[in-house]
Amino acid sequence: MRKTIIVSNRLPVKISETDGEFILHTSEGGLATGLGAVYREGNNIWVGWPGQEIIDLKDQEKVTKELRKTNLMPVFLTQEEINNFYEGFSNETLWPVFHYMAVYAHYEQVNWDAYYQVNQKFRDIILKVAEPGDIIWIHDYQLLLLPGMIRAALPEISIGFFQHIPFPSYELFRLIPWRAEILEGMLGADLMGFHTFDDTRHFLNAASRILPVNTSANVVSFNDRAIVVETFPMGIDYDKFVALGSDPMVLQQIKNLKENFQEDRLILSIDRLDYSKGILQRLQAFELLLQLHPEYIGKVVLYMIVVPSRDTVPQYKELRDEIDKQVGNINARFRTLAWHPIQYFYRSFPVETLSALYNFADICLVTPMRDGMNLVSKEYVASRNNNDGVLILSEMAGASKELIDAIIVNPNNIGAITRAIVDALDMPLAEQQRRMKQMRQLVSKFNIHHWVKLFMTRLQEVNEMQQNMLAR
Ligand code: GDG
Repeated sequence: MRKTIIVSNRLPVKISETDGEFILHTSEGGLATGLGAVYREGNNIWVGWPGQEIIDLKDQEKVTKELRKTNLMPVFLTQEEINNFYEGFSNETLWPVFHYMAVYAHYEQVNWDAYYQVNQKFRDIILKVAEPGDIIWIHDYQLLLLPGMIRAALPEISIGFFQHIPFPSYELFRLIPWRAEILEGMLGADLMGFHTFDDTRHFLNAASRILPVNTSANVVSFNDRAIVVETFPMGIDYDKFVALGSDPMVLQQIKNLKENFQEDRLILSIDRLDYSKGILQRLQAFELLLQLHPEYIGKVVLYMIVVPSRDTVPQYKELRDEIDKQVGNINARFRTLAWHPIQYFYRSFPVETLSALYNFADICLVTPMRDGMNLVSKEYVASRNNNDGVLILSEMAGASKELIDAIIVNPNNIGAITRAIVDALDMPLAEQQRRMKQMRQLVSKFNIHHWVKLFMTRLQEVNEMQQNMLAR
């Protein structure tokens, strides 16, 4: 029977070990939810790294057996591979360049070699299970070479590729020494998807300038194949966030927040620790707000969650130290005996706590320097069951192309973010509701299930088109 193979760097699970036994905890991330209906069905499979180094072969067997019960298939990585492929090439070369922060990028041959080898490792595992007629859907920047590697082994197989982070303009992309190899790898797919039209356009432009290919509209002709490149803005599990709003645990947490903050207005900020998220600039804008508008002292709180991420990479550690310093300075400068301007948490929370905060916060402040999409902004909108609240959103987030009723800001313009906060605090309820209703309609309709269906249907259409071309 024809099956679908999902591939991503990480499997949608966390593994914990007690007394030599491995326990799996399935992840509730947006992608896992959206693809859950796909990979759990029939003999479909999700292939990826289980998230920690497991050296012992017997342990690997045990973990594989557990994972296979839920249609998951592991690719085991050594610590060296994690260092060079994941932290090295993926996060210290591709991530900064693709987020327009090329000054942070390192171009190390050893990391590229590891990236190539780990993509091959994924290929080898996939080739053990893939059969002609199967559909393979590969996700994200850690696996850019994989479509080409699979194509070389299985020329007829159907391959979709989706990139969750931005694709930069040609001028940035060309900096990467292995730019041609990367594009050739990506072009092994039949259908390639990006979050925004700009990412799609940048990819087409880079391909036509770097490789000897023909591009016409959104189709690239390469090695006698036609590859379709299109825009698929990813959605969230809208119903889940609506329903969480009436979960007893969430209601209790909202009550606690009301008791704690009383008349205070709350500005919410949630990100993974990442220099692309604009956390320092956001802090500067909040400081400027308190400086220019002392009337808000004692009345407005910035509730800031930063989720630990990649903190072994030097720039991330520096960023963390700088956030600690700025939060400390602002709190020391403006606090009163009864009030702290910033409530800062460097940790993650259960989704019920996020939901309570999304429900309670008057404003959600999302100001990345670059972001493929940004799901936090959509989750805030989905959670506003009363249709009130204001979203301030960076024009550099993919989500800003859809959520046009947010207050859209340039995240480099600190003064503009401060003004946006003032406008949000002053916004009449009727206007909040008018904007929020529009955004909720959009987030509800173009949800994660719609996104998965759209991509898979389009992949099938592209394959039919290719077969018709061959038949002619
Ligand atoms: C990449 C791209 C693109 C956050 N804190 C907690 C928590 N979260 C969840 C949020 C949200 C997710 O993490 C973050 O998603 P984002 O989209 O904001 O950002 P990235 O992680 O950078 O994701 C991005 C995305 O891929 C999808 O294509 O939008 O542009 O960079 O869902 O809710 N979840 C829990 N506790 C937390 O403390 N449970």
